[in-house]
Amino acid sequence: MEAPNIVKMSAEVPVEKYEKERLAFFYETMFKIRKFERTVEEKFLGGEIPGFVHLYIGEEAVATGVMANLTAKDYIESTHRGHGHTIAKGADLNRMMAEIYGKKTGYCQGKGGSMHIADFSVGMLGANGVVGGGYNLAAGAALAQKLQGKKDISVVFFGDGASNRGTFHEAANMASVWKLPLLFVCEMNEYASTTPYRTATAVADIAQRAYGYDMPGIIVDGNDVFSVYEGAKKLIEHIRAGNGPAFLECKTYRVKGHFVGDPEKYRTREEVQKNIDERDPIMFFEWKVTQAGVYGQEEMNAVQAKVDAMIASALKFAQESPEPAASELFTDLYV
Ligand SMILES: Cc1ncc(C[n+]2csc(CCOP(=O)(O)OP(=O)(O)O)c2C)c(N)n1
Ligand SMILES: [Mg+2]
Repeated sequence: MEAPNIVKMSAEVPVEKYEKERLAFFYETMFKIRKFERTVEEKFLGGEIPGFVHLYIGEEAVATGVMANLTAKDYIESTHRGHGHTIAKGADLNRMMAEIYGKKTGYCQGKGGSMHIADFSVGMLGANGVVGGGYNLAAGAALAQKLQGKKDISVVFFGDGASNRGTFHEAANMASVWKLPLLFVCEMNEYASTTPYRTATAVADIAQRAYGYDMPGIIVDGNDVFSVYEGAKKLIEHIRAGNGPAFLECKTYRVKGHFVGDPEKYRTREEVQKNIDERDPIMFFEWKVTQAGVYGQEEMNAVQAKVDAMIASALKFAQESPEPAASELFTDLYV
């Protein structure tokens, strides 16, 4: 059954019509996330990084396309797979890398790690190790924005697995009743850790659930940054006009294990490789702009060189930073 206010959509604006700065933001942000995460993966496997990391590689177009519609005053709530959202929202790469390294110069003085990074100065309210823990925090932030009479909005990112939590339904209902300025962004990447999506989710398109809460929904190819950008744009216009929440479902794919070190026994290498070869969001962007002749190889090389230098310097900063002192173990902690 298809809900009438939920539509599938692809980018409608020809690539030639995009401003240069917009294309540069798309490429630089996606490349920054990819390079940052490749570095984290390599250093984690090399034993330099403690704790646990979940990678966003292959899903970069979602964070990038949504964030291109936001300002630093708009809020986001992220997930356990939060590096991409945090980078796209404009957080500091040095402090992020240092936090992942458990160093004193990190966002939580090295005591939070990958899943607790937040930067209120850019509207990034936090990653969240509790699956489905972000909805109500984002609804609260959106309520505050509404009560303060602001035009700013809140965005909550969540996975297909998280969409099955009761917290989604509670937040979606109240957000709709109170017409909160809240965008739900579902990252449908086919798996919730080891669970394939259709074995635990009743609907073919998660966006269908928006119908039950009287909000509009758009479904896009989450690996096409142009479609994500335009889908989010339409819904954000609706939200900023005071019409209440909306739902964006981005169909993507998690090409890396659930966490670094996951043996991935629940899927075949062929399936993963097919998605890497045929659906990579960065390769897709490069193909699209090259075809349209609007963003040249030289420009892409310059972005890559710039990003390489940024990541190298973030890595050096993290590696050379001190660890927090044992005497600070309980400072800033609620115990
Ligand atoms: C409340 C809660 N239940 C279970 C977990 C364990 N857990 C961590 S990630 C995850 C799967 C999440 O899947 P999805 O929402 O699809 O996000 P993805 O990992 O695919 O990005 C689970 C079950 C948790 N962190 N929190
Ligand atoms: Mg998932």
